Amino acid sequence: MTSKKDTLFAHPLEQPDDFIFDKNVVDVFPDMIKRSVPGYSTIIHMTGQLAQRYAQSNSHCYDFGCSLGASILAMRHRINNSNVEIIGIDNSQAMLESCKQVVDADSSDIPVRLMHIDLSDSNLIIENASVCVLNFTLQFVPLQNREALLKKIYDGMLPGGILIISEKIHFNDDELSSLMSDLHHYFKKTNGYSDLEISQKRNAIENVLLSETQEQHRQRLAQIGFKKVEQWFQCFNFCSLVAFK
Ligand code: GEK
Repeated sequence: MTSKKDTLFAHPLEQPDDFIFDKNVVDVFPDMIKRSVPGYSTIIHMTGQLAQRYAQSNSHCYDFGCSLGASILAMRHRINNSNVEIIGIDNSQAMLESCKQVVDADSSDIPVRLMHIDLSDSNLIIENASVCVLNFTLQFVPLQNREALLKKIYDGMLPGGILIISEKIHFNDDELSSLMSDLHHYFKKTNGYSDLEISQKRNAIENVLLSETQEQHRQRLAQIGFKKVEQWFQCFNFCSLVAFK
């Protein structure tokens, strides 16, 4: 999907508000995520590949925090099984409205259902899932709700199913932590963001995107019952894990 160039933080803001996924963000989202997340395109592409391998006939494939449907389409174009339904979930109405346009314009015939619900909502039902995707979304769920959400996902998964979790991570080692943060900022600079944009975005997102270490992710997934967790991708402070039920 093409999008407008992200200039949301290009001019000095007197009082930067906390980052929210509103219409302004939706309009620049594909450009923003590609220029901000190293490895984003690879992760989306490989999400399709993993879905092709692990989707089961007569099951659901979930994309939690689906935004504009990048992972939905990646899965939709690769899955060959019969009677699969892809379910995209997001709590931003603005995202879902644009996501619906993206999905409607796509010609693949695997059915897609979009749901407007918060991942922390007790009414969220997850069932009959062979592939679950949390690409850069768990990091926005309040810390205290993450374990319950992952447990609900685990309980809704079929044996042999997978959960893909891609996240920004932090490091307990101070030297490594500042190296990875520097490398990420350099990545953004080389993608055309100014120092002002980088620092204003960081201020806007620091109370909203709460990263954890890879070890914290792994321990929680193991404790919930996933039989194996493998890191299949990492670039600087961004990684993707696949957890097997
Ligand atoms: C992609 N996966 O293109 N409940 C539901 N949705 C939420 C919640 C929540 N509690 N919190 C945040 N979101 C996508 C990218 S973006 C990542 C995911 C980023 C939604 C939010 O509205 C947004 O659409 C998405 O999660 C995070 O692969 O912008 O860095």
